[in-house]
Amino acid sequence: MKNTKLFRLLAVLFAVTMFAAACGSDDAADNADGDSTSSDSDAEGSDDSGSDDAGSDDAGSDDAGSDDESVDLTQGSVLDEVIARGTLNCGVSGAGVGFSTTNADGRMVGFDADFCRAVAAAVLGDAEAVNFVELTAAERFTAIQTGDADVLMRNTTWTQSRDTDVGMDFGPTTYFDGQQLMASAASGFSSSSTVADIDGAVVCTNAGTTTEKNISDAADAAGVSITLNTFEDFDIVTENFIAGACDIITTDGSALVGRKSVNEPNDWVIFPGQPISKEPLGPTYGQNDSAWADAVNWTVYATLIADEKGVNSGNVDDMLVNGDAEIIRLLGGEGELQTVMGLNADAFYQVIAQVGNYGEIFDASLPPLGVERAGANTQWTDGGLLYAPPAR
Ligand SMILES: N[C@@H](CCC(=O)N[C@@H](CS)C(=O)NCC(=O)O)C(=O)O
Repeated sequence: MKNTKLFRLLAVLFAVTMFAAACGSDDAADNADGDSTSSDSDAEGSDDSGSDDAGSDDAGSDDAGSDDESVDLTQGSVLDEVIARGTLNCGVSGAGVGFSTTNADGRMVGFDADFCRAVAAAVLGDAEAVNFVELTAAERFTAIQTGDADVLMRNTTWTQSRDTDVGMDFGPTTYFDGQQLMASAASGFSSSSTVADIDGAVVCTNAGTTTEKNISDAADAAGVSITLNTFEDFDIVTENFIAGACDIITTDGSALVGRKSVNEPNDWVIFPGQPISKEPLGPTYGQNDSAWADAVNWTVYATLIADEKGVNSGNVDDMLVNGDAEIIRLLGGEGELQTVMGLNADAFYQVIAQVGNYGEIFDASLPPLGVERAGANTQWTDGGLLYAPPAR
């Protein structure tokens, strides 16, 4: 009998050891399990002290386990690389008026440039720890694949083929755009022109974009024939338009408004009405890197939640203490949400303090060029499409 009991005990011990070994070595799958377990227990148990009992305290070993798991979670991730390097390599256009251009002081400015700074503030605690990598549209995805850029903030439209075949993943849309057309009034176009009026026109855009494909589809659908000329970047497109080599230029509507405003005086007209496409623009990074995706995505969400709740760079210190429970969690008053992601507890406090909330980022760059915050780019509470998941 004794021997049988001993044998059973050994068998159970052996099984437990094997299970533990398997858990330890199986990183990705186990991290997912481990994380959801630990956040479940936080969510349910944190205030229900019934569950804050000996059983969950016993999990001194659980705590150790979850520390290990959070190390595994970021291992091999771009998140680890960026932290080790101490600088974010952020892919931008550099020629996207209002989104990323170099100002007279040599500083990269614009809506996209500020989202690069927001990620650097979250991941490195320093909004200025950004190396801006200027990329043409055609170069951008290769730069992610080769590791020359960690993330793109480059007027990049989320499409099915980029998300799958090209090997990218996409973060939350930061700007809901749509493709439009612009022409000179002197060539007979007016603010009531449509695609049906462009038969025989030379239409120009930059290469490697959704816009070159959309305009061909739109011309076909309208039954008109066009000559489509593509150039390396939108500065060259605009120069050709000014020189009269293009009757029409076409790209994301926000870019046309920006170009028109920095080239005043002009008689340029943007065709009104519904844009010819949907262009959801946002952060883009290499696929299958969850830890990095989470860091980038929650940086954007932090700017959105702060915008929704009126937390900005001016009141963030006060909100860290006097904000509602979600804001205190988001800003690091209870740092666990951020630390399990491999970030500092105050990661999103740094984003709002150093860069600002979504509205501050938008207002700093776009309304001065005539791009107003309206429609889809307003909060869901105002009828828009900006809707961040809860920080919980
Ligand atoms: N959103 C489109 C177009 C992106 C694009 O290249 N837009 C122009 C207008 S904002 C641009 O960035 N121009 C600057 C450049 O080409 O360097 C895409 O993802 O393909």
